[in-house]
Amino acid sequence: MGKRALGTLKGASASASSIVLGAGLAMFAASPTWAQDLMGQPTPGGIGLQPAASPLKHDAHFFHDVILMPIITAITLLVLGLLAWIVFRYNKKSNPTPARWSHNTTVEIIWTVLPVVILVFISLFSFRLLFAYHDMPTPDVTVKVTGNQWNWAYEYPDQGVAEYISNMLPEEEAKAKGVPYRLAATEPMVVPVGKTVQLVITASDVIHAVALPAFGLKTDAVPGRINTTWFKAERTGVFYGQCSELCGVDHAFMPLEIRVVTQAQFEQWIASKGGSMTPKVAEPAPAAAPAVTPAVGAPAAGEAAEAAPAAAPVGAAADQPVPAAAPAAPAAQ
Ligand SMILES: [Cu+2]
Repeated sequence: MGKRALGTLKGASASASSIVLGAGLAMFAASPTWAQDLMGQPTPGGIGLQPAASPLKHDAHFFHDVILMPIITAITLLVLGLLAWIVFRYNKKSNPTPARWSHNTTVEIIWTVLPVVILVFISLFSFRLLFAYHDMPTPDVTVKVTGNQWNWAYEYPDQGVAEYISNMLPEEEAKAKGVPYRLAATEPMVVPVGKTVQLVITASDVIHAVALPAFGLKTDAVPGRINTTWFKAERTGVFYGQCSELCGVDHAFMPLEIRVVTQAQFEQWIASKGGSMTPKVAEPAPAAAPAVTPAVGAPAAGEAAEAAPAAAPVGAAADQPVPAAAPAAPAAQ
């Protein structure tokens, strides 16, 4: 959406928000770091959204900075102005004999219709962003994320990386490594840069939430239910998030750490985890056909035998095992 318009309007909205937040700004100005936003983590004294590192977050920035903030600022100033006008112009001293009329149809129509128009205008951009979250491109990597009391478990089903637990890094270790305590994890989620990463999210006990500001992620992890979201990291680096659903006593101690690496580093990491970039081998479907007694399973076995060759990618060598029809199959990339 209008990147050029975004640029010019962004400046306007930034100055508008600085009027509203003037007092707060003055306070934060004392801190030398407030303006230097750290990528992928909160900044001491920061007042804006975290810098974006995924397309959806850029859209969220546009929605917040260009659509919402100017509207909020204008409404706030209008209400403040009206209040000030009434306080100063119509107090007992300035206006000793008040008017006796009530109701004004024109004003009532305006203050009913105008908010509706404003809300409809906001909804156009809001729905566009919601649809962008919904319309995930074909994923390159799928990570299953499970929220537990109180850590995260990651699994790469297509690469055969078994579920592993990501705990919060203890304070001493975090200090020794120079990483942010309560954001750094023992075992990060590792993803390749510039690839669409699908997160398949669930929970094992209570509701948690996957929230990582730099990628614009915030999706509930609900027991017995699968939610999905996606991101496409635009740069390598380490990005931090946290559980964002009050999930118990250690809710504040289950950070999400996503490490974005190059494709080669990702492949190395997959190998180090005992996985493989070639998809998992499927069950030998045709071999099962003779084992089924013809009277019971003949039609089903026949269907399986017909379906199996169709699932194999075109040009696959005859001696290779039939790969699973997984979305991350190399042939599909
Ligand atoms: Cu949680």
